[in-house]
Amino acid sequence: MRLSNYFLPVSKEAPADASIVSHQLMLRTGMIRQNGAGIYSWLPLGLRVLKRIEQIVREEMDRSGAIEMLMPTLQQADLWRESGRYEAYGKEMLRIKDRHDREMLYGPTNEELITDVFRAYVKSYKQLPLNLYHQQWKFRDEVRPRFGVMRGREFLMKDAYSFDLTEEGARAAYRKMFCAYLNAFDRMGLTAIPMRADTGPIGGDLSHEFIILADTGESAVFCDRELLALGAPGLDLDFNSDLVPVVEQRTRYYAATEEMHDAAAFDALPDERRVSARGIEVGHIFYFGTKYSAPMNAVVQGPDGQMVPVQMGSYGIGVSRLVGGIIEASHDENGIIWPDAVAPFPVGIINMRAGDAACEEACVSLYTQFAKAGIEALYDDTDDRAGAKFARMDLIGLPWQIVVGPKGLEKGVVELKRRKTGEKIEVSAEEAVRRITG
Ligand code: 5CA
Repeated sequence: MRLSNYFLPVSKEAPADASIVSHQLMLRTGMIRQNGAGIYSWLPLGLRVLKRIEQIVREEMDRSGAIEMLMPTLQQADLWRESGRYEAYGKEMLRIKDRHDREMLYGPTNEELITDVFRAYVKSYKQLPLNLYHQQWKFRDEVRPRFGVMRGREFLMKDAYSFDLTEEGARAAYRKMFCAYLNAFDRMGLTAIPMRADTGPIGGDLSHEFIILADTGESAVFCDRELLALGAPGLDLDFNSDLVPVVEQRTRYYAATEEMHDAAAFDALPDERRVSARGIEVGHIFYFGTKYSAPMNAVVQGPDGQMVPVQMGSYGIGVSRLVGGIIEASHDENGIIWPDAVAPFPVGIINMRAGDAACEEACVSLYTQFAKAGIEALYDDTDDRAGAKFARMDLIGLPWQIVVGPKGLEKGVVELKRRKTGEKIEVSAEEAVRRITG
């Protein structure tokens, strides 16, 4: 992409009402534009990151055996009356009437809708286990939308729903999601800590939140330092194997959000192991058994011929929240530092003398070599001042920068910079391509 052809409305100053760094940086880099409280347009740079996160989530859901589909944003109120949540959900739910005066709502979550899909088609335990997911916009009329995309009213969520005949089966499905979540967050360059959690309006008796640590996190969190060092199960995990030990290894340490905090248990840990910090919830998983299937009559025939309500769990990831969460976890005073896996472009090419034939030729050659390797570079071909180009490239945080100038070209070199470390080296153009693609 040539910057002169792109739409990248960066600005020097962040609006005064953006109080946290991810919100400021997303506005300054032209990733999002606010439309109303908690409602944003995703501009081209922001959309690229959102899509990359979505793709990682998709790959890890698929690897775990979940199956992608897509449900609508607008739902019929009647389904929610069946589960009893239409009244219970309160003001967070945006209620709408269509031209026939039928009551509808913009989905804040999809347990009812998926249960309706399930009961229409699945009648026998032989069709189980099943885990269906989608990535779809949600609307929650939050009392206090704030921190940009971190607490929006309209936001993108991945939500998965598991169906099993038995409680044991449902707990196994829960463990698969638990592991898939750790792998997905790890791929995004994040350390996510699973913490026992309250189930709130979703319901059920088993629930974990996945929290990333950041000073600006909305909730206080407490955990054992040893848990932080454990890491994700890894992409070679066999999801058909017994995952009990993998989950147990990560749930036996102290880890709790404010609501679930047990000060006495935490204080019993040795000083050096006590981590008291703030965190951002990027995922939340629930096992709730028959909470929806029983009232909605989603029943399946078991091997003994008996019809029983199906055992369910639901599993959410805040896809749009993650964009802000990753910036909170990875930035410096000059701007964003994208982890390679989610960067909007892997590399930026800066032409120090736009209009100079040799510089233009060298940049285009680099650009083409990247394209051949399946990498789309962002080529700054504008005639802005050098300082402005450097500052902008640092601000948008692409993992690699290549600076092409006439002096270097005379020596046969370009400057390669790693955004994360600030390290700069002079290498041949071929070597720069090799390091980035290799
Ligand atoms: N039905 C369940 C799981 S599918 C559910 O809705 N869970 S949830 O309420 O915990 O939401 C799942 C994830 O969505 C949260 O962990 C959070 O990362 C994200 N999320 C929730 N509310 C918002 C919001 N207002 N803005 C941005 N992300 C949000």
